[in-house]
This record gives sequence, C-alpha cells and structure tokens, in this order.
Amino acid sequence: MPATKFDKESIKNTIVGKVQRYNGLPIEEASKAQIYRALASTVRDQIMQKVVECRDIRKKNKGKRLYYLSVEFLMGRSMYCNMLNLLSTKEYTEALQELGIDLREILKEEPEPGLGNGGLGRLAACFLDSLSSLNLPAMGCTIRYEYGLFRQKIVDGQQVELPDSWLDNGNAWETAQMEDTCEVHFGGHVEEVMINGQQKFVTRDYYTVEAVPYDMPVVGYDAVTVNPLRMWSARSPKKLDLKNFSEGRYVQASEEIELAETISKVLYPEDRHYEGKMLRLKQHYFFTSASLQYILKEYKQTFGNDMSKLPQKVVIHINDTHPGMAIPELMRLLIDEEGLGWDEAMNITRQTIAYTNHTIMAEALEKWPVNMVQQLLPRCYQIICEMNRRLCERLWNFFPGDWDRIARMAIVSYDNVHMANMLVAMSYSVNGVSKLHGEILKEETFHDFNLVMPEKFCAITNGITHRRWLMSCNPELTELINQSIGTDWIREPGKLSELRPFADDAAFREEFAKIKQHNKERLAKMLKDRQNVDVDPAFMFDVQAKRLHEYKRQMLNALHILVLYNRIVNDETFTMQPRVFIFGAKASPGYTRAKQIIRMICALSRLIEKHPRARKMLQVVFLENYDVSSAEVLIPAAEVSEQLSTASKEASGTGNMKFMMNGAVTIGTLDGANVEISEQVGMDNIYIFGMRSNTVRDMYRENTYNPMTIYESNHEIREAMTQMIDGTLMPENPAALQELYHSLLLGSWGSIGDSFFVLKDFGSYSMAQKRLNADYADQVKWQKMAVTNTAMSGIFSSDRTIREYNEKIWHLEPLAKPKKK
Ligand code: 26V
Repeated sequence: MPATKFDKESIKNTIVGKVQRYNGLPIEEASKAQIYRALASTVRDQIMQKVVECRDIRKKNKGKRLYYLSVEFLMGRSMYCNMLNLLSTKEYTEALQELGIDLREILKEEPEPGLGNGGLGRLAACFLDSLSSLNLPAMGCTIRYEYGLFRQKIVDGQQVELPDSWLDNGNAWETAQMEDTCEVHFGGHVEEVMINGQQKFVTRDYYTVEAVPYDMPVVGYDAVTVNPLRMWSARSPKKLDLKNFSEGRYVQASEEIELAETISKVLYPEDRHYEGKMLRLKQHYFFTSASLQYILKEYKQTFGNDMSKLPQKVVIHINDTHPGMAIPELMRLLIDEEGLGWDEAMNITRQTIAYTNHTIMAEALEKWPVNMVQQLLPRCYQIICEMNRRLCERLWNFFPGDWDRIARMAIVSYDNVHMANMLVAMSYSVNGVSKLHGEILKEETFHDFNLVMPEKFCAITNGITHRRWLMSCNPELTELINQSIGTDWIREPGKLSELRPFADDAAFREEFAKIKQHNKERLAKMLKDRQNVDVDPAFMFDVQAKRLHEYKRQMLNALHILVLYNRIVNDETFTMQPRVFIFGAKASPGYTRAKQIIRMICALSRLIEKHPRARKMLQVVFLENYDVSSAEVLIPAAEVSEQLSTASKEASGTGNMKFMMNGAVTIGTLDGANVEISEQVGMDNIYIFGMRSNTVRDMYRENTYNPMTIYESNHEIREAMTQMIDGTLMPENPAALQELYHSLLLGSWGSIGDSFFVLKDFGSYSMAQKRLNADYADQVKWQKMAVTNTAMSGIFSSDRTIREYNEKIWHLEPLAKPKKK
C-alpha cells in the first residue's frame, strides 16, 4: 500500500473528513471530545503505517523478542507523546491552528489510563518508550482493567475514593486482536494418565475464562519500531442463560458471565479478605498464562516446534513478583503441551526468565497460602512442589543440616508459596533498581541465595523517559536547552551535561529562572481551576509527590511544617522565605494510617490559612488525584523536591529523577537513587540529611531506638505533636489523629513506635531545611544549583537503563530499516 502523507494539509483534511464521517458534522460545530477522537484516529493511522513496516522488518529479521510482564503500566496520556515520537508536533499543532483549534485544549480530552499505582507501573511505561526508541523488539503484557486506580477526592479534609471508569468513551489507541484470544483454566483436579505408554498429567473439571487481547501501540522516537502494550481482558465463554432469562431470573441469567469478567474489573482489588486475595491470584495467573500461551504460539509460528531454542529467541521479564506464576506456567506448557521432559523444561525456563525486585518491604514480598494455589491452580501447584523439592535437595548439599536457612529459602514453606524465592531460584537474572538496593538484596533480602548463586545478581539503576518528563512536559526548557547545546542530547541524554558550564552564565540562568516562573504560573492556574486554591507564584514551590506510605515519610515533612508554623506564631520577629508546600499522594484504601497522614496534611493547610501572619510566608496545598497528567504540570513547577524515605527503604525512586531533570533541588536521605543523584550533582547541589542506610539497618537489628527520648528532649517536636491531639489541628474532632500520634511514640503489640525514624531524623532534616531556606535567598547560588541538577540528570534517562538491561540481561538486536538497494 502506498504510504499516506501526514503533512499539515493532509492532516487538516483527514481530521475534517473524520469528523464528517463519524459525527456528521462540519468541523466548526464539533465538540472538543469529537475533535479529540478524530485527531487520535488520525495519529493512529500514522502509527499503523509504521506498525505494518515494523512487523515486516521483524518477520525478516527473526530476532529475539522481550516480553515484559507487569500488573501495572501507568501510561499517562498518549496523544502528545505519540506526536512527539512521530516528529510531527509541528504539523499537528499548525493543522489544528488553521482549523481554529488549540491543540492544548484537545489534549485535555484524553482520559488517562490509570493502570498502575506508583513507581513500578510508571517505570514499565518509561521502559516501553525507551525500548521502542532504541528499536528493541518487545511487547508489554498486562491486564486491561476496566477500572484503573481510584480517582481521589478530598472531602472535609479526607480522602474519598471514586471509581476510575477510564473506558467509558472507549480507548482511541487500542485495537482488539480477536484471533489471539485464548483460554485460561482455573480449578479442577489433576489426573495421571498413560498415553502411548507415557505418563501424562491432565486437569479435569476446570472452568474456563477467555482472555481477549487489546494492543496499544508505543511508537519510538524517530524510530522504525512500534512495540505493543498487550492488555488482556477477561471474557466468559458462557453465553446468556436464556432459560433463566425468559423465566424472569435476569440476575441469575448473567451471573456466571459477570463472575468470570470480574477478573479484569479493577486494579488491586482489596485483599484483606479471602475472596479479594483469591481474585488477585486469579488476575496474576490470568494474564501470565495468556501471555505465555501467546509467546509460545508466536515462537512456534516463526521457529517451529523445537523448543530448545526458546531462550535464544525469547526473554520473559517479570516485573516484581506479581507475574511470577510464569515459572510454573511455562514449565506446565513445556511439559504438558509440548511434551518435554522435566529437566529440559527446567533448563529452558531457567534460561528464559529474568526477574526485577522493586522493594524490600516485607509485606510486599508476595506469598500465597498453599491451599489457595492448590485449589485454583492444581497442576501449577504440583510443579511448584517438585521445583521446591529439587531446590531443597540442592540447598541441603550446600548447607547440610541448616534446616532454618533452607526453610527461609524454600519455595514452599510454612504453608505458603514464596514467590520471590521461586523467582530467584528459577530465573537466570535477579536485579535491584539502584546501586544501593542491589547491595541490600545481596546482603540482606536474598543473602543466602547470593551465597549459592552469586552470578545471578546485579543492579541496574532506574530511569525515566526524558521525552515525556522533559521534552513533552517542559517545552520551554527543552527549547532553551536546544538553543544552548543543540539537539544531540535528545538521542544521547548523557550529553545534557554540556549544560553544566551554563550554570555560570548569568544570561542563561535568567532564562532558566524565567521558565521556572512560567511553569509555576501554569501550576497555579491548574490549582485555581481544579481546586479553587490560590497560590502565589512568588512563593518557593516545594513538592512531595508520590504514593502515601509511612516509609516515604510525608509525616516528617508535615511535622516540620507544623514546627515552622509554631516558630512564626511564637516569635513575631521570625521570618522565612515564603514557601508553599505541595503534596500529591494517594493512600491505598485499606491503609488507615496513610489516610490519617492525609488528614493531618489537610488540617495543617487549614490551620495555617487561618493565621494572618503565618499565611504570608507559609502555605500547604494538597493536590487532589495525583496522576501522570497532573505530575506533568506539577514537576516542571517544583523548585524543591522532597525525597525523605527512611534510608534503605526506597528501592530507587523515579520521581526524584523527574524533579531533578526539571531543575528542582533535592532535599533527601541517602536512599535509593538519591545516592546516585548526589554523586552526579555533588554535595553542594543537594541537601542530604538523616541516618544512613547501614545505621538504619543496625538500629532495626539492635532494636534499641526509643522515640520517647527524642520527644522528651526536643520541645519543638513535643509542641507540634501535642497539637495533633489537643484540638489545635483538629478543632472539630481532636481525637482524629490520636492513633497517628501514638504510632510515632509507642507502636503496637509491645513493639516500639516510630518504625520509620521520623523523630530520629527530625533534627537533621530541620537543619537541612534551614540551610536550604538561607540558600534560596541567594538566587544566583540557587539558580546555579538548579541548572546543575538539570545538566547532570542525563544518566537517569531510561534509555541508559534499557541499554544496560540489554547488555547485561536481554541481549536483543535492534531492528533496522532494510537498506535501500
Ligand atoms: C504496592 C502496593 C500498594 C497499594 C496496594 C497494592 C500494592 C501492590 C504492590 C506494591 C508494591 C509496589 C512496589 C513498587 O512500586 N516499588 C517501587 O518501584 C519503583 C520502580 O522500581 C521504585 O522506584 C520505588 O522505589 C519502589 O518503591
């Protein structure tokens, strides 16, 4: 088919034509939503042209392909990044302009697919962008959740969760791939049968759910590659029960269908009850099994039935433990469906699967009750037990007699299936997501495995796509960089370091500061429009935006703000650089203490607002429903980036990198990737405070920390904490923060409180804040720091991360356009 052109004139005609065909309207009468759909469909046409081309190259090239399995892909809106990666922003902007339409207004029409909850999911999305941009053949695999992460509203100072029905008006980017629909089986029992003298295992009486794939294309920047994100949707094979229906039992008539389809209903269903936990296991197995069936089908189509070459042609990457059932499932498919022997299947599996760990938090290291796995996945359970038996045998030779250690390392122990242990034992690569996290995995989390199989472990520091997190969200800064150092940095983000000398260039700094000011104004406008909140763009913008979790210590920030308030109120001569502290955070619905922290922040905001002198220099804003789209406005406007996690707890962090890239200065602990950020910018361009990771780990081991001694000796902390419960913060309900207050002092069930060392690190944090406040007054100094941060951020591009994964783990060949003869 001859290629269609996507120049300005053709784009105009196409959009006008589509509005006429879809809506029967002239463009002047079309609504924004109608224009959005016509525009998205035009961009999609342009992408599809590339899809065909890319498919063709892949068919000829027959190279290895990566399948990246993740329960989360936090994609954000696609329209603008698609145009950017197609090198067509100018054409589209001008085409619309000539039709009298402002592109920026249309972009807001796109619903954001919230198919993720935090760093893990956004990392997966950044990876897809970099994979395509580096022309590496890959497919993302996940669930097509009908409801993404909840929409957050703040009502009376508290978080309220609303359903996020992002698919209401359809998803303009996806295409259903009906021919790849497959069956996933649950339940039943396993029978051993002899077929042609061979022992076989057959599952009987299972029930079936159909998996229907929808593909969303991810275009690379100026690349030939378009990689799909494949989202599996659950569908019941049963049709409407007409008998029930015609007899008036309407609910029963579709009950079974509904039940099967709940599998892809919501992201992270509540799992405090048995049904919820079961549903999560079903979700994980559902998309893992469907993905693996597809992987083998595609492999066989290209390479025939010889499975021994699988590791040369396929790599399956497991993003955290959630898709870990890929291991028994691949074993099952190889043994039961492809007829391989156990040893061969095990060798192939071990050479095909790689695993990334994203957290050392004990509660996030997944385990499943044995009876649940046995009931839901009886054949996989058998395979797990056999893998466990062999692993323990091997460990017994390594650690003879050391039962405790072997039990800790086993796949099945204490009535649970331990996913992380299974993944470490059965994959060829285990990586952490920052240098420090990689070390902790080897020394602590997987210490014993590292003694047995040290060759598997490595660390690859996370990254973010500079295309979304700089070029798309901060066009003015992008333009300034291009004018100063040219555009090579776009392909080689390390070259951003060429900006460093510009820190000493007064004219450059002035431009840099002006852009920050515009971005602050843009954020102020958004806050006004969305929440009717007034912020003064002359204030310093200080931002902490990330999931709400005790280890991330939003509480440390909040407590410090309350202390600042007291300093203002108690001392009429006290002044500080006017500063607005902006928080963005969703708390998991069942995580009560996290929700109390949100309450505390909102209460702080109200308290300060009521005080005529305090409000002149201090403000707290809670940004509702923090998501990718609001991050794209928030981050470019930030001057201070708060990265306060208890050292050792934040595996990497990626928000820290986004803020840095946009010229915010970090105040943070030496945790996760903050360590590497501090190495890049140097200690003069970052505010480091608090205990170091080793000290924290020693303190946990020794169990000697007592927050009470700090409470007693530090009157500022005492005063602020008392205000949490004496009606100062919560005049209408003084008891509301009592539990939170106690958690900082006493803990529960006899354990000591403040398990994340908020009080312990307070003094050091407060000193760092004092330095920061003083430095901000010296704007020359401050702007130099800001420029240095942007200049040194190139190493945190996910292009670097993906190159490293490819060199160390995946070994994929980049796709290339065939040379014209
Ligand atoms: C968290 C939650 C919280 C809400 C309920 C469901 C649920 C399920 C799993 C998890 C674990 C998430 C692990 C995670 O997001 N880790 C983050 O991964 C980032 C990318 O590597 C990294 O930068 C962050 O430091 C790490 O916390």
